[in-house]
Amino acid sequence: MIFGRADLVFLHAPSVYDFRKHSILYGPVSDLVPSTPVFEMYPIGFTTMAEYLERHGLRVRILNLAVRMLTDDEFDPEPLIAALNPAAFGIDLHWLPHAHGALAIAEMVKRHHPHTPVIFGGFSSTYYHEELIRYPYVDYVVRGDSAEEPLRQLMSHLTGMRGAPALKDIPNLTWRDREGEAHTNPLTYRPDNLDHVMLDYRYVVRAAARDLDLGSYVPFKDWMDYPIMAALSCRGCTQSCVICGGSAAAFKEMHGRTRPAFRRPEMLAADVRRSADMSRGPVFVLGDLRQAGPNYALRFFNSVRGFKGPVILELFSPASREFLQQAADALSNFTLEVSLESHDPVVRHAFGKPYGNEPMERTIADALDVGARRLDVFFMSGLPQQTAESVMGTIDYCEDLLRRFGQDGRLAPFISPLAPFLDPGSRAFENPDEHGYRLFAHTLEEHRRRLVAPSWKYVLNYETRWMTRDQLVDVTYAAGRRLNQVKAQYGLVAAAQAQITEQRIDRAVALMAEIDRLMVQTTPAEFSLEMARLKEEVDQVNMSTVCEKRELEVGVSGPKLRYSQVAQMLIQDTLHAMGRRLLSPWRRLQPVYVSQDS
Ligand code: B12
Ligand code: SF4
Repeated sequence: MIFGRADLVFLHAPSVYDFRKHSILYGPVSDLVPSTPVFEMYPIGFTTMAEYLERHGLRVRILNLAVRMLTDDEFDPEPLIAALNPAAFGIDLHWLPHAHGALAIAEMVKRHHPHTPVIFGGFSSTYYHEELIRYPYVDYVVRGDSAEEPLRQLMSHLTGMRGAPALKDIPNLTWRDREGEAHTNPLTYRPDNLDHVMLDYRYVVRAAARDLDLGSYVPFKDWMDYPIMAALSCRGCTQSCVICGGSAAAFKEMHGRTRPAFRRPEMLAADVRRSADMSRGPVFVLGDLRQAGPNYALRFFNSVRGFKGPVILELFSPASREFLQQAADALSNFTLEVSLESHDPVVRHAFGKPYGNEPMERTIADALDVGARRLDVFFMSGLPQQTAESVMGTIDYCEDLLRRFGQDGRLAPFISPLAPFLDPGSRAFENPDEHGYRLFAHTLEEHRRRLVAPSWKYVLNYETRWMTRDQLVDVTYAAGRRLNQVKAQYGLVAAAQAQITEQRIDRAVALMAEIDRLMVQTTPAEFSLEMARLKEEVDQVNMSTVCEKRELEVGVSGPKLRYSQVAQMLIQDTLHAMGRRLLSPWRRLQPVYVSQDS
């Protein structure tokens, strides 16, 4: 139900539309993020753009179609889309794994609303803007990592606001004119800091209450159970990991950015504190705080000092004891996330992280010593210079780390494959030979088609000089199985849970083999029938594969959402709005009195 017409409706599509009908073994592609393989999480930017546009007098609604489809088998997006009547629709194609779903939703929107503009945005839209604008159901692409202001200008144009710019004058815009000719405006809007946006979850709750539609605003399926919030320290990155489409090199090429845009540390601290008004869940501070120099982290810690809730910080490289002590002094409940990628410094070097094991081991020891509540260490398969043997060597190293630092259960290692795609815009995607990658897909359309392949082996857009995709798939499951056993041994996973995970891995491996067999031994018609028969089983192994998603959760005690504070905020809003309405006749007179007095 929607009260009042929205000027802009943001739609977040599932990775594949309609995943409920397709039988696809997605594999462990999303084990280490809060989302399921449907990638139901919408970009943080939906919130910042919506808040920014509303601040400028436009009405915005967010519809997370992916979550609605995941949580309700009966939910059909089509009648809902048909019933909407905004001035424009905005669809994110931020993550490339949404290529199928985002385009399918755009096509559906255009079918029902042929005259309503469809706007795309996000990293993948930026990368593929020229290809995207050729789809008949895409009218505009807002490029870049900071779309708030260009989108405001576009919406003011589309809603006929006074003083709105002409299309050709809107920065970062790719558009088609009436004759169908595509235009690419220069990418000139690139704010050098992040202080103009508000990442405020209270906005989401208020908007959900206003539209009486909490289900459409929920960021990911299990968010109500685990209301993790994000605080964004920057847009961009100082590192240049070769497989990353958000690296310094990728930002330079795609967004013309030579340094990240940082949020003022005091504002970041306020963002963290504000999150606690709503939830007891952890606040994940995105981006290594040391990127903007030591003074930045110190200012943040000084501002946030005394905050009692769980906070997750990330480290891109080894940290000094002094930094870790500052974190511990300011935050009584902090978790650290570090990505070592591999136990082998040669692989890590080829990945773009030129440090050895010793400095990171020292960091781990120091972090635990100063009182980190927990320390998650991430590794990956599918990297340059990495063989299958090397991946298994990484698991030996995990065991070694646990033996040395993991006796009290605070250290938790994880491994996942680089999947489903090597990021477009990353150094490895742009120069595959140089980094030892062989690409199976280049264009947006090629990626869109791969997403409906029957298993993640065929969705993968790459293999490496050191591992074919068969080897990559096999070793990912083997490593997952071994790490699961090691974790059970160290008490990180309960024995019963470890057994369930092991059985799920075994089932996934057997299903992968079965799908491979069907692909060579059946006709296309038989294949479809067989895959339909396997669907239920495939769906069961799709939800967490090589580890249980819950292993990533930091402990939260008591009710996770602060319902009384949320209710209080909403009551205050309502009283405020009523007061405004009651006062409005007086307000209209007020300027007269003011001018007479002065
Ligand atoms: C934080 C982060 C996450 C968070 C997501 C938080 C969130 N909800 O946005 C978590 C950890 C959950 C995550 C998960 C994933 N991530 Co991630 N993530 C990042 C990271 C580190 C920072 C992103 C960031 O700064 N965002 C802030 C800004 C830039 O984006 P934004 O505010 O959301 O959106 C702005 C613009 O992009 C644009 N925009 C976005 N959508 C739209 C839509 C419209 C209509 C318009 C007009 C504009 C627009 O306007 C916004 C406002 O200015 C980047 C790496 C990097 N350094 O950038 C990777 C990155 C974006 N992630 C990436 C990937 C691949 C993933 C996963 C698919 C990984 C996986 N296999 O599990 C999942 C997808 C999860 C899902 N959707 O369910 C790739 C994307 C490459 C690509 N082109 O596909 C990146 C570049 C690098 C990487 N490999 O990690 N990620
Ligand atoms: S993977 Fe590397 S380049 Fe990408 S966001 Fe993380 S630290 Fe930055």
